[in-house]
Amino acid sequence: MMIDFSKIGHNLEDSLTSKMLPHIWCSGCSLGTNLQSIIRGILRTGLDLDREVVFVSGIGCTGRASGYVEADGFHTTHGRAIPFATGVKLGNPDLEVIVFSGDGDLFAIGGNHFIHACRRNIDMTIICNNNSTYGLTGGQASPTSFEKTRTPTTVGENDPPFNLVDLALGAGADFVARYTSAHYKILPRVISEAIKTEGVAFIDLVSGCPAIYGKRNGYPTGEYMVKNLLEASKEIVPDENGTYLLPENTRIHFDSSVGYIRIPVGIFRRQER
Ligand SMILES: Cc1ncc(C[n+]2csc(CCOP(=O)(O)OP(=O)(O)O)c2C)c(N)n1
Ligand code: SF4
Ligand SMILES: [Mg+2]
Repeated sequence: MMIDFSKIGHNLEDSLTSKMLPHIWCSGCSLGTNLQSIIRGILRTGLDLDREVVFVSGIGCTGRASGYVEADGFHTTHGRAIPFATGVKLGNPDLEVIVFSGDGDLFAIGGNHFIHACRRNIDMTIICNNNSTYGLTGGQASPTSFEKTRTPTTVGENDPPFNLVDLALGAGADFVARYTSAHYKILPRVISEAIKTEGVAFIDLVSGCPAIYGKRNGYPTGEYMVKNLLEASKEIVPDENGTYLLPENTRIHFDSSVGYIRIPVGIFRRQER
């Protein structure tokens, strides 16, 4: 039986650009859930998506998101989401700028822009869809791929991955959090808080690419991935002497035969400069 997609509704229909749908993402991918969490987070702030928000992404599976949201947006060149977002903010400081892009886009070719945005404390929310791979181009190793994982570009072991929470803390972001795509109930609240932060707010959104990275590295299906992300997540409880912020306490542990072992999650910093 043929399905008439034009007759199927969605509860966030008004926030999505229907002419771009159906989307390109694989069945079981984290991206659909993550985009829902982000839209719910924006709506929670009371902002008018159509008039007050600009959605910016680079190139990659994640990059497609800017075309799917019913807001003004830029699907920019690879690694350049943050410079475009900076231009938008400088041009019209009243706009709320949200960058949603991949780990490859934001932390390989675009890594330089991330640290300088944090240093300059530009008012924007940066959400990294961190699936530890270059999903769109076939699963090559990214700056957050784990040492002992299999990818088409890995000979022996990968170099150690960036701990994005540690990187954002060190670069000076005002708001730093990490959750996973399985935290879709908590995320709208966290995202709305990030948006309300005056400087750089960063969220490491740990996500899965079951179709390409997961099938080679211990989480072959979306269903297994969601269970794995939830079971591996450990909420970090702040302590007075700050040891919870040490890199060894915020590092993600992964094993390519079973997937995620330990994902420290929570809000690691809230400050205004
Ligand atoms: C200058 C430039 N170099 C390389 C590419 C090829 N390319 C497109 S997407 C991508 C990686 C995307 O990875 P990520 O940002 O993690 O997004 P994902 O697909 O995993 O969501 C690369 C290397 C490109 N488009 N432009
Ligand atoms: S290749 Fe991976 S990241 Fe891209 S849509 Fe498919 S599952 Fe998602
Ligand atoms: Mg990626």
